[in-house]
Amino acid sequence: MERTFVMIKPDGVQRNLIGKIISRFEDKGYRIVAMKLMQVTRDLAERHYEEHRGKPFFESLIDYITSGPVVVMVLEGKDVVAGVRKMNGATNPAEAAPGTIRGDYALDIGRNVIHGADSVESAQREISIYFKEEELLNYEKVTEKWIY
Ligand code: RTP
Ligand code: MG
Repeated sequence: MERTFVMIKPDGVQRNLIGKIISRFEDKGYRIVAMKLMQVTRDLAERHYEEHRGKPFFESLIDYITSGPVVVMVLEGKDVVAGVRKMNGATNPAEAAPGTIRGDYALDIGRNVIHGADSVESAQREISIYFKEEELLNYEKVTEKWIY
């Protein structure tokens, strides 16, 4: 089953959105296979966002991601990478559709509440940056026979 990496960014934690965001993913039918609250170091943030190194927003992005605790998780499900990107909405909340997380909860591109990996390859890379193999749990939920 496909997996993705998701982060509730520091603004999402500070604004009490953890529960609402996790509920959206649970309601959709995705299975949480790993999850933790953590403080991201500059080194970790720079590795996560290394594709953006050198861009004008890079330093402010690293400041933002390291500005307070985040919730990181691994979600599993059919086409979960693309599905989570759709649920998150456009990068710039001004362009994110109502009903998406950024469309409903954010106003500014520099405070856009949520991250989701942009491909299966990115997901694998990001999962390995944030989680140890033994933190990823294998289990089944009885409700899943009503989802698939
Ligand atoms: P993310 O990686 O956080 O899920 O966001 P994304 O794929 O939708 O967007 P990406 O291009 O990867 O950008 C990463 C994060 O950098 C900040 N950003 N600021 N022009 C700007 O000021 C700008 N562009 C990007 C956003 O926080 C974005 O989520
Ligand atoms: Mg991205």
